Amino acid sequence: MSYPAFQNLIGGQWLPAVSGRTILNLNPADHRDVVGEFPSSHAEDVDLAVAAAKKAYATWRLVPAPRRAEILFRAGILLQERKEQYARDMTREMGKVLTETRGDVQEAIDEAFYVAGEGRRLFGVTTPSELPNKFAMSLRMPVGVVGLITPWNFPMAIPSWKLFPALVAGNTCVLKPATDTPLSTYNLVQALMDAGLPPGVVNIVSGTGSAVGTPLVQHPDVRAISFTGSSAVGAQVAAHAAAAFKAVSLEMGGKNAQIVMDDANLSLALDGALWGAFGTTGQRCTATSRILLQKGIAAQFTREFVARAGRLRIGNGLDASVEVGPQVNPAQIETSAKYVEIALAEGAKLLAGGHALTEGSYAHGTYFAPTVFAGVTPAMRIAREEVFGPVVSLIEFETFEEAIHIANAIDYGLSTALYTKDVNRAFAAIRDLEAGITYINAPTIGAEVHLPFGGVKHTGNGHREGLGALEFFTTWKAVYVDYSDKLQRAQIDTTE
Ligand code: UN1
Repeated sequence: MSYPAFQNLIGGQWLPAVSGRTILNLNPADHRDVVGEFPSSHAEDVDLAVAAAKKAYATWRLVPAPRRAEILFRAGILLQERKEQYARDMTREMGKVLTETRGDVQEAIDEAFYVAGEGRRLFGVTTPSELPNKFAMSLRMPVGVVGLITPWNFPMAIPSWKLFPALVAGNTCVLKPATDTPLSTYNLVQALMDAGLPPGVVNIVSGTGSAVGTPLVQHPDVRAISFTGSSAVGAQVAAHAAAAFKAVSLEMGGKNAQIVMDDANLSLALDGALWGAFGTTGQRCTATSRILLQKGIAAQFTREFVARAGRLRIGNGLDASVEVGPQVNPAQIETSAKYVEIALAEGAKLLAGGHALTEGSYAHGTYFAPTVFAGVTPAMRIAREEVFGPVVSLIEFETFEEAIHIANAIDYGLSTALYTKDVNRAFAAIRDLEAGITYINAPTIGAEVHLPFGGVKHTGNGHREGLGALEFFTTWKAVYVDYSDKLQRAQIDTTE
């Protein structure tokens, strides 16, 4: 069997891991299909990459921001031209269906054009000085070398959310792609290189979280870390970074609720719930994993939802008729199966799925049947813990206030959705739902790149991607220019 061998990107050179070891990237739809071989790197590879990024920073930070932005703009055009190929590569390594991987590439294209515009903004603030003949302003400065650690579920979009703002601001980057889906991240960086990105400005070190992520977070020359992944790993990243007072942006789990009121357009709410729960095989931080149903519509909604979940076509995402692809790897299947056990033990009622699919065309992949639990109460673990798979819980409620309470009664706070025709309730929900994102009459998934993306509570640590990313990837410099030609003392030389 032949497959391509990829290497680390360090200072513009493709280099194998110092250890010489590699990791195979397998197609989750059929593990006999090897997408490629990628380096299994360690701290010594991280050291080389950080040194290259540090060297490149000396010149990249001085490139005018509009020029840096032009490279992003050209990369966006190249991604448009390569969209179909990159989408196919992504389905092969990640599993989600082609319509969705096209969306993932599109999200990177959107991000490129959005952030390219920032090259001619990067606004600071000018403000009057309290002293005469003195000028005051503030500038956005790059942070330096930044470390980016990205997940497998959006293997091009999420790296683009981090790379593009970091680059336009003048930082240089060391990127650790997800172990399961490095190819899409390589494709993204290839587009940047073909667009004219100088060597060393972006470096890729492939490998596992413990072997590459940890030394990257701990490296003294890395000034900031942007991480997307689980809350458990995020806590470790934050702890490691705290010791060196590094800035850390953490984007982590969700347990997102869609609330359906009795007055909702029921077929719209059903469409949204199916897409939110089973799109990307439930493997989005924004996935709908709780559906809160008001008593009046609960029985009908449940019946129709279960019927439609059972009819979803599951299979290889490269097949245009397939609606739900495999889960990314066997460990994710185990997690889904584990939560089915937990839910059953807690007394939830299994209405659909609940098992891996292993027969016939599913035999060589990691497939899990779309799974629906009813009779779930807010206290159950299945109602509170993230599964990150095609497993959804139906929870019934009586009043709007109760729905808001249940929606908020979790440790996470990423995305929420309310289906209603009552504008007063819609605005009350916008105010009261504890989440970084609230949709009205739309599913919990589908954020656009130019709005703030992120969550509250255990979902994040206060930073935002999209609108807000520049806050993380720049540092403020306050500048005072005194043109009075004499010593003026702030706070002391007052006029009184
Ligand atoms: C994620 O699940 O980690 O809002 C990102 C969405 C996508 C991004 C999801 N645009 O669902």
